[in-house]
Amino acid sequence: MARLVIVSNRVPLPSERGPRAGGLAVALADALRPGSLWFGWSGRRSAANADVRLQRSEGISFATIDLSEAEYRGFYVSFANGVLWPLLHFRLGLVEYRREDYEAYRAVNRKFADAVAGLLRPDDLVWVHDYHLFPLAEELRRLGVRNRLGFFLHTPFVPPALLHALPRAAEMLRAMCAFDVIGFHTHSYQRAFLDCVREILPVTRIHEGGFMHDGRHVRAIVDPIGIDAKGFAEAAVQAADSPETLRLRESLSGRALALGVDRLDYSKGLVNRFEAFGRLLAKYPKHRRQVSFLQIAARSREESGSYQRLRRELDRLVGDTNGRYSEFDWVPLRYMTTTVRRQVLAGFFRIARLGIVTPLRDGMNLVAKEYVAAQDPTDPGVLILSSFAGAAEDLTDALIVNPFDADEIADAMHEGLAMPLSERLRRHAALRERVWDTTASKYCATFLAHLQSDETPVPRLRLQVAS
Ligand code: ADQ
Repeated sequence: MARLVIVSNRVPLPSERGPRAGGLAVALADALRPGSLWFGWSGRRSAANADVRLQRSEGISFATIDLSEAEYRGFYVSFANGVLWPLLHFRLGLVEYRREDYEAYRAVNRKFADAVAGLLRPDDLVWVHDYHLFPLAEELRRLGVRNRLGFFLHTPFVPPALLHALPRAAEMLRAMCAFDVIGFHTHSYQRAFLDCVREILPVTRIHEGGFMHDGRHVRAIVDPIGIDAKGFAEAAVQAADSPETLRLRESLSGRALALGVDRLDYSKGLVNRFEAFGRLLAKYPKHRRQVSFLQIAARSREESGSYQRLRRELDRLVGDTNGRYSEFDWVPLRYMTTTVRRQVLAGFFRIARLGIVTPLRDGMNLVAKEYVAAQDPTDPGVLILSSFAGAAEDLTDALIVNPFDADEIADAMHEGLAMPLSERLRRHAALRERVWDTTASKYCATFLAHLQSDETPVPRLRLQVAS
């Protein structure tokens, strides 16, 4: 069997597993067999050399390189997170493009390629993750690598009108075409990508699942990421009696819990969510003293100005809401910016009457799936879900809201708090089926099946002539 090589910006080193140990490592657990290799940045900044360091754990090898301070700033902070992240989340106003950052991004991709090429065996399958590494396949091909190369994008993809705003968009898109398989969470991202290819690149033949570019077939697939639903549900049952969950339950004094769990990121819609909670208390005074909202928002990307501004705005809103509605024995909005361990989170999800997931844009959003998996199936809570999260393509039995409309979110909170058990049961049963059907292991199996099969599908052709 071919060896699997994963490449991502950061590697979850076994020596560094912290409270958020999870993320990609959990999602890929099924694909990572003994013998696999995971390559990426060590997380360290050093006076750059390109030495590859190796660690082994449970039969899996972890290979890392350091970045210099300048590479970290140009590639990671400025271009990946200051240009691509806002662009891919439809936030053109936050894009801060500088040509030298793009050059740094390309240079770090070349550096990754040099290191990866030195580790590859001829029949390795290579699976690259996320927007930090769009041009990696092109760099690998340039070095003569002929392996099957796959890419999965964890964010949304934007339609042509937005991609055009990216200087040298055609160059970037062309570089992506050096992959054999490109995966997206949803049909709408896949469609947007194919629309960009059609409009921006001289592609001659394009069909539903891919296209021919430069004499090669590139497959664009839809492969929604999921969670280990059974494992998370079991963790939630266990965590329901953990000391942390008991403390939380006690602090509620019988009130309903509304819960939000996110990285502290402008794409997650936290400002509108806090605004909505204030509106709930204003419009429906009967909920005052009856519900407490806990927002856990783990700090991230703190070196960036947009994230610092967001934090200040949230601090202000929390103070405003609590100042207005608190009573001497009830604080409506609890807000913490630290990380919480997965096992503890699972218990919090289980006792939350409302799970509030209202990003302005989100590739998928795994919190929505974790919330569903954690519920007690005999007395489930209600998921409020943004129509702009990838998860909404599938979880249609949630209360779907437009996250830009704070009143709509407030009304959904009200509806969720008032929802009779029979409706909660019906909605939860449908959601549960979807979450159990699109698991992390299915995600891995689907992607690897596409990556392994090199047959060119017979295109049901709509002929496009190059312009
Ligand atoms: P993220 O933007 O990080 O991921 P998300 O999918 O919601 O978003 O979360 C990933 C994991 O982090 C979840 O397991 C969640 O429980 C955990 N997490 C989030 N906030 C936390 C907190 N405050 N404390 C502890 N744990 C926390 C990106 C994309 C998403 C996509 C994923 C996977 O932006 O759209 O779903 O990748 O593809």
